[in-house]
Amino acid sequence: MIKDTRLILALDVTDGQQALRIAQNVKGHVDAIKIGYPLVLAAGKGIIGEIAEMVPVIADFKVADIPNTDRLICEQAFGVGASAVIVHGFTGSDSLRTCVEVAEIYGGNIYVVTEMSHPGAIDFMQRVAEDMAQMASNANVAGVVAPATRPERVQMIRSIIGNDIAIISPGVGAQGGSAADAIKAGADWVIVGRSILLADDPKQAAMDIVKEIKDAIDQ
Ligand code: 3DU
Repeated sequence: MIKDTRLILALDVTDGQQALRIAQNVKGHVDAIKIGYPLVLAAGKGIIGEIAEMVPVIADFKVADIPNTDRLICEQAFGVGASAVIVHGFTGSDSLRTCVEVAEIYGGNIYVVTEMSHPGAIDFMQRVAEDMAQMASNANVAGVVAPATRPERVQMIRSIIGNDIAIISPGVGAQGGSAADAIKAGADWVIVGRSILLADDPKQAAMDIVKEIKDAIDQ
């Protein structure tokens, strides 16, 4: 993923035509579009390839199974044109290794979830987030997913993984996090869905976030 705007759009809509319109509208203002189950279940996996013709696609399938099933899922995502797949870390190193192997075959990337951004992540995930970050940094992954809602945790995860792999950070806007704070805490990209999708002018909303990020970097 080319680091330019440092913004990833989470395209959480369930209408394929609407998804294509939004992608067309915001392309040039986002470095990637993240597509998850809502859109793929509604429109079919081919939507990944259609969007990927405009903007690189990260398939957010939060892959979390035994290695063989993980392999089958990752093959489906990369096979239709995803540049990267998001996988969970809690399934362990063999599952992660399998996902990385598939990514390498397709020339794609893997991002590993460490601690999620919602409050419930504190119940279980937070306790093992640092171990998962360490495991991710030992594997050949492009990066990890860490919560913009808790910038201090982004900072902690950055201190574990070093500077060689990226942090992509959801939780900005609708979940209460700030793009500027996440970037200042060490995130490379922020992931934003509803603050852009539900705006009267999604392109302008994306441009405003990009400006916020640039101002935070220039400070
Ligand atoms: O809250 P938003 O509408 O900006 O969307 C955030 C997106 O990021 C959404 O697709 C969600 O599934 C994803 N995500 C998180 O919000 C938190 C995580 O820890 C991982 C992914």
